[in-house]
Amino acid sequence: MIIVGDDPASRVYVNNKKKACEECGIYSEEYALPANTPEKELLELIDTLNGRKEISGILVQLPVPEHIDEKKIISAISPEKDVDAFHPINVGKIMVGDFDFVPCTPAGVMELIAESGIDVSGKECVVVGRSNIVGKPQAMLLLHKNGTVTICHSKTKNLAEKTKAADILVAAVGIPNFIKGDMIKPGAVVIDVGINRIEGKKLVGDVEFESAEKVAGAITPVPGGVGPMTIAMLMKNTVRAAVVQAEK
Ligand code: L34
Repeated sequence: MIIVGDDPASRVYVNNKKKACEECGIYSEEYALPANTPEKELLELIDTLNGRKEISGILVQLPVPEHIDEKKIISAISPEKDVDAFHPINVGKIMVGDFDFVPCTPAGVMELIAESGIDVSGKECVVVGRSNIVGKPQAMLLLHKNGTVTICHSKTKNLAEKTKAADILVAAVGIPNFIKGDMIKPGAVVIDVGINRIEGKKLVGDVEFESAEKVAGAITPVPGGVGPMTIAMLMKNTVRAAVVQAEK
């Protein structure tokens, strides 16, 4: 795990990942680099880790500071050690449906759906948000499960009309309490990917839980919903990466 700078949220997430590794018996190293670390230095570290046989997975916690080119960093990670599945090779593999790992957050969402006994096939799935980390891969995974998928974003017209048609609604916009109860179809499955810090402390999702839980058939909380699933999927991807590399 590499963390650049001292973003407090990133610090919490990386600590949670480190703890999960300990619980699972996965050996881990943390590289906490100062915010002003030159891009070249980060690339050199990735290169060293790429070359170390005993390291199965490499993760650079995002976001990275402004002066560092995120795309360049992601592309520098060896695709078979890319346990985030952010590398263009892995993104492409997900697109064609032939992949070893899936980005942790959308994978966690799919796991929540499956473990709750919800069949995606033929369902109206609406993903609000189109990031490379969540929205886009999420849509693809729902499509692989034969959902009818709509991706909504900041330019979408009549958003509430779209969200109200969803049997499965995934909110990944990064705006606190953005999805209200009156934007949800009665009985719908509502999955809240948002983690927003209000007044520096309290965590709220992208869904207004109080109004949404009255309408939804099933709903995830924040905290204690998608966040811990993201970490669980990282553990799964790391084990998978080790197996794939061992089988080579
Ligand atoms: N490279 N960058 C990379 N990979 C990732 O998969 C992530 N992500 C997102 C941010 N940047 C990344 C995460 O790890 C979001 N994310 C993440 C991980 C863990 C938690 C939330 C987001 C988490 O543990 N959430 C807890 C609350 C933690 C708190 O108190 O802040 C929860 O219960 O939701």
